[in-house]
Amino acid sequence: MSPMDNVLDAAGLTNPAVRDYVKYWAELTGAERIEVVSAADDARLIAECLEAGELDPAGDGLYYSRSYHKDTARSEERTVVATSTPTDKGLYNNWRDAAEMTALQKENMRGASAGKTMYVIPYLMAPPGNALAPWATGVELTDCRTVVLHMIRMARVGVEYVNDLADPNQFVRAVHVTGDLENLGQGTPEDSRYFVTVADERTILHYGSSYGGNALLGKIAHGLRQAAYDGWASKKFLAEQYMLIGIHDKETGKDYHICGGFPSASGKTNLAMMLAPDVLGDRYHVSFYGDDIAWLWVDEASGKLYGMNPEYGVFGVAKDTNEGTNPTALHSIDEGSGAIFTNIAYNPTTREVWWEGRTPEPPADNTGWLDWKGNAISERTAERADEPWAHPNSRFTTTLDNVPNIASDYNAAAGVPIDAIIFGGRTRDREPLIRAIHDLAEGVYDGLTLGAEATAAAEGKEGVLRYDPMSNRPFMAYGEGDYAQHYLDVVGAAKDQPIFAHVNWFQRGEDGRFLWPGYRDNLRPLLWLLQLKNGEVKGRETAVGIIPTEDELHLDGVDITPEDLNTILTINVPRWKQEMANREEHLSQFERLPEAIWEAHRRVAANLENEPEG
Ligand code: GTP
Ligand code: SPV
Ligand code: MN
Repeated sequence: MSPMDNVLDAAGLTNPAVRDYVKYWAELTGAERIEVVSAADDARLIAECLEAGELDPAGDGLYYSRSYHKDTARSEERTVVATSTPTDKGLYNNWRDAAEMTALQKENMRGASAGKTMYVIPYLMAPPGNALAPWATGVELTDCRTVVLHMIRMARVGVEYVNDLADPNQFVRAVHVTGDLENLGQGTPEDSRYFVTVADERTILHYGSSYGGNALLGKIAHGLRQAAYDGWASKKFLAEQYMLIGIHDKETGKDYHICGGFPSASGKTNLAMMLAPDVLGDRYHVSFYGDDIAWLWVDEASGKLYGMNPEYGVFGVAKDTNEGTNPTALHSIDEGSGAIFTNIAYNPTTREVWWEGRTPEPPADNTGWLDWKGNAISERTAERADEPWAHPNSRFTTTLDNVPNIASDYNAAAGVPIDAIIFGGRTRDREPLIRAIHDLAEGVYDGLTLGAEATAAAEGKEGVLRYDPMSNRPFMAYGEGDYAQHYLDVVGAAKDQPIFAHVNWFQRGEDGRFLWPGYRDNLRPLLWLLQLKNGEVKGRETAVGIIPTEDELHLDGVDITPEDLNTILTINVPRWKQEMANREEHLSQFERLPEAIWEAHRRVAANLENEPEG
């Protein structure tokens, strides 16, 4: 018996295929020892991290961490999906050859964990017993202890999820090696990081980061990229960057479920944690199922479209989270929750934390406060005085059980039936508050043309969107045309089609202010959508979908001027016509785009030609 066998035996890890996998990578990465992790190890690992200075205390049962300053977000340019089939190449999946990338990553990882512990994290990206659980099982290997703590919060973790698999080999092999963060050339021509999903081998090889989706491999790499590929290869399901909520109508007793995709940092977490506006709170309750990923499939028994959140926690954007915008999020990180903050501002003396938008002004007395890089605020030079205290992508990590509006049945194997699918981006003009879409093909067409305005940071012509198909641009695993067909097939097979809609909380006035108050008030257009589906309201037909009339929206207590309201409920036909030309160019880049999508495009274009301008 090798020492490694002893560790695996002691942990009760019996799956022989998992044991072989662990041994292979422990040998290759040169890790000094291995440790098998279960959720029950959390308290001990927290204590070890505090002792080692990898975490700092941030109040009772709250923790603070800081990542390397060049390692603060997913790296899209270093992320690739590799397979052995060149036709899997799409516009956005950065396709590469599987054998070539595997060889390269093995060289990067060889010996790179020397002297470190390799943690073995068996996990499940699904509620236990779910129909898609066979595709949800994985084992992450990581040489970073704080990654383990994040995985315990974000996924269901323990040997029980891999020991008794019907096929002992059906688990995703997910290897994470941090690398020498100070010598990886991040963002330079010498960049040596690579984040690779070898999709047709169900193997994930991430090297060169310990942050977020680069390192928590259950979440983005498995939950989105690998699962999207598996869903297509098996023809069984979709894996989408969607939030998933329930809306309970206390008056009628009915429950509705809405899922939908907004690009990263565009409001999914906030929507999922939404409290009903005060005036509607007596009647409606919103419950949280998921805020970042949903897997969708047709339930065999009922024939209906179902969805579930494969995750077990929230990795939420900190910026602008406060009592007004999102009290639910703040309570999900209350003392005792075990939440971990990353890259916000921290005061080691008082153990307080702060981020931009937490309060209107930063703490008045900056004594003891350190910014996200660990530099004292009080010692900032005049020219650096305006830099944010927290990194714009700083986040909090907390488990679903801590979320105050968590759905009572979030852990149920069945998942929930889907009534509506919404898409939304950050668009400062053109896109109204909400427009309902007529059918599936137009819904898929709308998702494929989803985008957000090019910001100062992003390349691109002014007025041309940075397209983000279905909010999956960074998570595309195969070609967009094949993806569109697969989406049409999966959702098209369902009885009771969901209603599609496009929403926009981010329209701005000339002075840059948001026209719609957003956050809690976002429930109002969603209620309208459900009423439209039920035939209780009619809305107003436009060239690009059905828009609510002012009196159909419940607007009691909404802080908005009549002019602004009119703007967000009007279609700007000339702007839309401009956009149609951009869309045509965008869509023509996709190979094998289904004819149904082109037909939808031509239908919308013809409608716009027939619409009076203004
Ligand atoms: P990822 O986790 O990156 O996928 O992002 P997400 O889509 O879950 O984004 P999140 O809900 O965390 O929101 C990102 C930012 O948008 C935060 O700073 C929010 O405060 C802001 N935001 C969310 N909803 C609204 C809204 O309705 N109106 C306005 N103005 N801002 C919003
Ligand atoms: C996103 O970037 O869309 C996220 C955060 O949800 S990460 O897990 O880092 O991908
Ligand atoms: Mn996301």
